[in-house]
Amino acid sequence: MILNEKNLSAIGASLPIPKYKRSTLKTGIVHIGVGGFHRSHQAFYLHRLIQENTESDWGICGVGLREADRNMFNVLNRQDGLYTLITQHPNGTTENEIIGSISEYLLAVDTPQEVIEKMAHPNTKIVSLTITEGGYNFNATTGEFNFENPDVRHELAHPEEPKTVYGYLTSALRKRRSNSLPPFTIMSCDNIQHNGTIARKMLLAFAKKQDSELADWIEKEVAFPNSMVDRITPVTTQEVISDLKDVHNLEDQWPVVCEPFIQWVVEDNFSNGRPPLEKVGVQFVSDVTPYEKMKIRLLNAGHSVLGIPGAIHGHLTINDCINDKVFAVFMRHFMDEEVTPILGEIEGIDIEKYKDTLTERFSNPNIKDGVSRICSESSAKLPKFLIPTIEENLKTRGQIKCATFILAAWCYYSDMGKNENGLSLEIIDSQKEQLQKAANRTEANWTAFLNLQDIFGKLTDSQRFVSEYTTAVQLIYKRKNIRALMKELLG
Ligand code: CS2
Repeated sequence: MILNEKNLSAIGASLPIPKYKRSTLKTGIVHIGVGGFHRSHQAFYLHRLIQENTESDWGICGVGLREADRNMFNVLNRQDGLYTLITQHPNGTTENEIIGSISEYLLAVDTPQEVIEKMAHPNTKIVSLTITEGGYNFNATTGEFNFENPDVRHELAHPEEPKTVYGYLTSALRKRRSNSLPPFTIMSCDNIQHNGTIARKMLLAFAKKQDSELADWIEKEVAFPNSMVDRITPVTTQEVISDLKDVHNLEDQWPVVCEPFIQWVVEDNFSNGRPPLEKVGVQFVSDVTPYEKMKIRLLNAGHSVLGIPGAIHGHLTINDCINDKVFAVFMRHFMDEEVTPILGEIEGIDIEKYKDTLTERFSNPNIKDGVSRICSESSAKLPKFLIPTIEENLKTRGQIKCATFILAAWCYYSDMGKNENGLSLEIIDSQKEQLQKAANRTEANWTAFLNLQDIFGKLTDSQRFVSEYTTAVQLIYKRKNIRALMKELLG
């Protein structure tokens, strides 16, 4: 049976479905970047809220900005925005639930004006974003907005033809202002420290170039809460789709798999109201800094610390990596010696326990989170997850050996095109060519990879870093046994 509104009550005979009337939802949130994560996290929280509180009618309009979002557009349109969320517990128990909070979906490349109208609609109170770490368009070295981006150039010259998130946000905010409507809140949900502050800085830089009066209004009126979001959500496999069909006779073309753990900490700073998400466990705080730093520097970095050498060694998933003692000890050493000292005390949080739960979460055998997902877009991830930890440790003379080793391993990974078992490794990265080109020069010049200034920023000014990196990269290339080196590194 095809998953759609018409079949919903029949599907309800075997699976939990939305109890609310989806047709009465009002689009209060426009969300840009609907992928697995948005659907396992924010859309799930909203679904819970509406499910448990009959007076809540906050619906989500999903938006895809790029041609690459067409698949999601087709699937969600076919399924009336409905999808199955499959929660995989470590003991093998599975919970399936049909989520109904996405009530509309628009593809901006087809209907740009409709997207702007939707954002500018009086019912829209929040525009939220999961546009990935690379989507914010800032230079890693300077931290400033990148005006060289051809799409940005185009929309600055033709404000009526937006292309990036910044073009859409300014067009919609301009419309709201001229219609004397209050602005929406811009709520970033990406894994970037100070994600709201960064979204604000970038949008203001862009808007100033386009319309300085509008920029002043945005500066005064728009709230950009910072937030920390968390739920491990692997890529959906064909096997999961087939299982739903075989076991539940349900045709869902794009279900979402996730772990049971979920967390969302948000600064309570909204320009135009918000859903009462505290009713379903969202934590509203005045300052999210300690939470986001802890999560990004431990969980996200921990993933890369396992995933990059894991891919080289031939491990396929994060649970394969953490079940390998050498990898588990290496990750914990990195967390204990390189990250914990710079995190300091976090009120109300037991960091040792937090690290233990990460090991448990990474070990969930039913999540099967592919190392390829973790390694994808490392050029955008590592400057946010790992490199700041090295920078801080350089200042305090803290340890940098594990993190530096991972950067050297990443060079090798970018260069070799295959793992140590001879199987090919596909590099999924918007900077793939630059990475490969720089990495290919390594054996002629051991520090060639570090010339990627956009990624490494000022790290190369440190003699200590460059020398530790050089030692690591030479060993990795010469020994061709990443696992043995990880073991030796910790002595
Ligand atoms: C992962 C994250 O993409 C990555 O490298 O670390 O997607 C991670 O699974 C989520 O942030 C968990 O909340």
